[in-house]
Amino acid sequence: MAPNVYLGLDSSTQGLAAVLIRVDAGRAEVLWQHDLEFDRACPEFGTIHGVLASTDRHVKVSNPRMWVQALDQMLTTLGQSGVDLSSLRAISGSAQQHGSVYLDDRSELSRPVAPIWMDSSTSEECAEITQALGGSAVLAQRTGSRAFERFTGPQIRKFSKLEPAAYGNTSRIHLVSSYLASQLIDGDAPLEPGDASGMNLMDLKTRDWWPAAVAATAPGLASRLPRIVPSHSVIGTLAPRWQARLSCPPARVIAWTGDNSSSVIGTGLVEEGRVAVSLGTSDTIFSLMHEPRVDTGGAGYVFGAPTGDYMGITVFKNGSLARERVRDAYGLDWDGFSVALRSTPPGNHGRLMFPWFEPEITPHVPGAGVRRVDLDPGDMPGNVRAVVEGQMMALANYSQWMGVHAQVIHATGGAAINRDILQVMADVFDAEVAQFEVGNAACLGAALRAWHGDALAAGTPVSWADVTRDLATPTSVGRITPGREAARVYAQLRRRYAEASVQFLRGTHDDD
Ligand code: ADP
Ligand code: XUL
Repeated sequence: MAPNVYLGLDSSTQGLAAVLIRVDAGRAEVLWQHDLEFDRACPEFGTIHGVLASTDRHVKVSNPRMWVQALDQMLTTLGQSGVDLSSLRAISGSAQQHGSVYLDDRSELSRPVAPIWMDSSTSEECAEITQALGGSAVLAQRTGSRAFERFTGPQIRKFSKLEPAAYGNTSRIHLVSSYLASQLIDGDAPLEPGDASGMNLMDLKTRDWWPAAVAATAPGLASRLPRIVPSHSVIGTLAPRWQARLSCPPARVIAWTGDNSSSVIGTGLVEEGRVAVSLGTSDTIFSLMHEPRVDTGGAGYVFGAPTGDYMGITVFKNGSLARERVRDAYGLDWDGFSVALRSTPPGNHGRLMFPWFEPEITPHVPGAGVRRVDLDPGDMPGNVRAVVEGQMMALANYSQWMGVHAQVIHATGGAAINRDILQVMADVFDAEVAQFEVGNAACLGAALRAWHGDALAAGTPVSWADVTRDLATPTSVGRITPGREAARVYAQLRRRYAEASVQFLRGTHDDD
């Protein structure tokens, strides 16, 4: 059989990434990769880290036109790369979750901006939806998650209340993923359960809209929502204008999903018992579940997974950008950051940081503000270690509900190339940490899903184990192992961190 080529795209908070893979006799290899950053590639939109400036720090929006322009640039770059695309069989993609794009009946934007996952301005709408549906526990059981400010349902409700005329003029509401997939097919792309489960609108079991939630969210919403199809679905073929741009055949387009569910494939979590941590703009920890187990504590939630299973996930907003805030406060680069980390001992002599530079998702911290314990803001190395330790301890503490004690953590996301950060992860979790050859798991997952969906549609299905074997298996060389003494230190410190966190949230712990 001739080799096949598959393209994966990932539209994240800060940029657009692409990875092209070639599959020959069941073996996969990377042919081409490219990244572009929105701020630099599309400066006319004036974003900072992919987000538009706002006077209200709870409001975080971006410009859908910028995402489309970046897609256009990426496909131009690919078309001019000299790579032979004559055997491009399929394309899929992933995108930052929860963000919503509002279109009128001519598919023009009926709202110039799209609220994104960093937005935390819908507390009122979350309360209203929760009350209408019988409480948080009911919502979590039914949709996989209690109401969260950034989830699409509360965001739609806020828009319908504050801008009823523009909402009235809206005939389709897309997620970022389905909006960009629509561009590829020049049509109206459906959703799939992985991304649709981040809306507080989908019934996790039926994988279709939950009519009560749809009714409780906004008037006339049902007709504005796309269909939900299985993740592996072929949703159309690449539009002729893109075929001309890429000099390629009418490739299949497989449904796009959310970046976290795509990362399930890109980190090879195709069996239960494996755990991945993504250190991207958000820090996330997730694992595959055959049956949905909802976190009654509310820190974590359940999304659909592309395999047809479920994924448990806990999300932190103060991820890479918090690490950058600390790095920049002391004029460091990443090497200097690493030197500072290595110069301080595990446990940091008890100095703690709660890095809530922005309102935090986990735990729920509505008002931003960094909290420190026994830590002088002028202490550069102490703060560097404290931000990383604080993040890793929070990842470990707030993922206990998943009940998975993995021996190897699959690490991905931009910061996963930093082995000094991963050493803290290994010590805190008391587990080995493994990296991947392809650092962007969401993007790789998209290319692998394109392969899987294409093979299925062609009547020659491949198993997820085969799809993930070559590129989404963590490297065995250079694994980071936990230090015995360090792990002992963190086992205690994690309890202290949890207690101090509760005190800060109750307002019973004073800032230093
Ligand atoms: P996204 O979630 O938006 O896809 P990425 O996974 O691409 O983001 O991660 C981007 C982040 O990676 C940057 O904001 C940066 O802070 C971080 N990063 C890049 N290189 C390093 C490094 N050497 N050490 C730590 N963090 C890094
Ligand atoms: C997931 C979430 C983030 C975004 C980042 O619930 O809010 O991880 O998907 O792109």
